[in-house]
Amino acid sequence: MNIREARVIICSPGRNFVTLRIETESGLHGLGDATVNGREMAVVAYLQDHVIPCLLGRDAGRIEDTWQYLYRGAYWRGGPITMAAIAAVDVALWDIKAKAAGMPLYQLLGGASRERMLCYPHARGVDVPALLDHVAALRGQGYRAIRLQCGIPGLDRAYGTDASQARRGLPAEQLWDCEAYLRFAPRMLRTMREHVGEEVDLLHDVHHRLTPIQAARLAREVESLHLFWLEDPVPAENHEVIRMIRQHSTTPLAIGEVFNSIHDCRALIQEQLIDYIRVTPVHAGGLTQVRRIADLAALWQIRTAFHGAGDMSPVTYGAALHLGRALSNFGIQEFAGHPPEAREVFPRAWAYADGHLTSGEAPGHGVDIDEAAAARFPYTRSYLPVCRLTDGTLWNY
Ligand code: GCO
Ligand code: MG
Repeated sequence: MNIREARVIICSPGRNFVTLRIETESGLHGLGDATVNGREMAVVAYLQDHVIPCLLGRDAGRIEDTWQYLYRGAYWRGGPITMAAIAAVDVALWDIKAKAAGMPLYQLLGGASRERMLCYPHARGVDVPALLDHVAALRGQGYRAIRLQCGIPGLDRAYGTDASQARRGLPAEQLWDCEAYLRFAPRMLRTMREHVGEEVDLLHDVHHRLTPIQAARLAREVESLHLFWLEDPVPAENHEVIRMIRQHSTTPLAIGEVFNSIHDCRALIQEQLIDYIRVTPVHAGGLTQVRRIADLAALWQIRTAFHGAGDMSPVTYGAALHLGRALSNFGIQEFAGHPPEAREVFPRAWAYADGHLTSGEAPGHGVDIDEAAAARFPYTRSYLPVCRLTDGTLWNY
């Protein structure tokens, strides 16, 4: 089952996606997602110039060996671009292996631990009444876990209140004020809890915006609201910081969407500093590494919460849902959804129903690409916004 062809397909059905398509001599093909939002073409070049020449003629069945070959063989290990490129190869090879076996991928990953995966969408509002309306609409669609992001009085366009963060042209600039946020967020979350009651799981993403002591204060102030989690309260490169937040609060913490290595996760898991690990197959080196991270996390009863913002392509959702179906410590799957054009470009077996996602039973991960449709949506350079404090200091987006 040698690899005959590998090519990168770049398209923008509503937003940019980079997809690797690998085909074997026997005519089977598999897909992997390589999208790094705002830096897409760096992964394209990495794949086309450096990875694809090494893939041609290789045995598509040797997934572990290929992973090690690309990881160790590069010498310069890790980082989001390298790991997204490795992820695309890895997920495409798992797709091919499962198709060759005639099985849905979750069967190869150990078989089903559950039939459907709890998921959460994003509720957004420019203010509390608008957010309440959105929450009511999402509850009407059956969701039982909901992420809440709300406009902050005095600040224009807070994180999470726009459906699409990416912008054509140069990066947009957003203002941020930690104190304004800290005055508002606990009140906003309390209002939402009072409206929805205790049965709905409520999540909130701080998006790396606070200092450690501010994060500890917020986590403590919202403790009695029993959030499902507080996400990324601070940038998590420095694990000491999370230790400090943890000492002050029992509010569950979810961290890891920007991590790309098991070593980024290790101390947070082994010291029980988090409750949910947010790595995804696309940004953390594919199923081969994310499965290892999830298995490590299981030893500390930490559960998975694979990143599922709109910039994770339907291919990554396919991979994540098959893995989530098999893992004993699956926790929840983020489900931001995709624009209709993306659904046209990526036919998929996975589906939403009643607050949950299902993987489908198609062989492989169940997501394909319609290349004719993809060609109608050409890549356009776009960026995530950057964030500045009110005095102009550049902050964490
Ligand atoms: C989330 C994330 C996203 C990221 C985005 C960056 O929790 O869904 O924080 O909204 O900002 O994926 O590309
Ligand atoms: Mg997040």
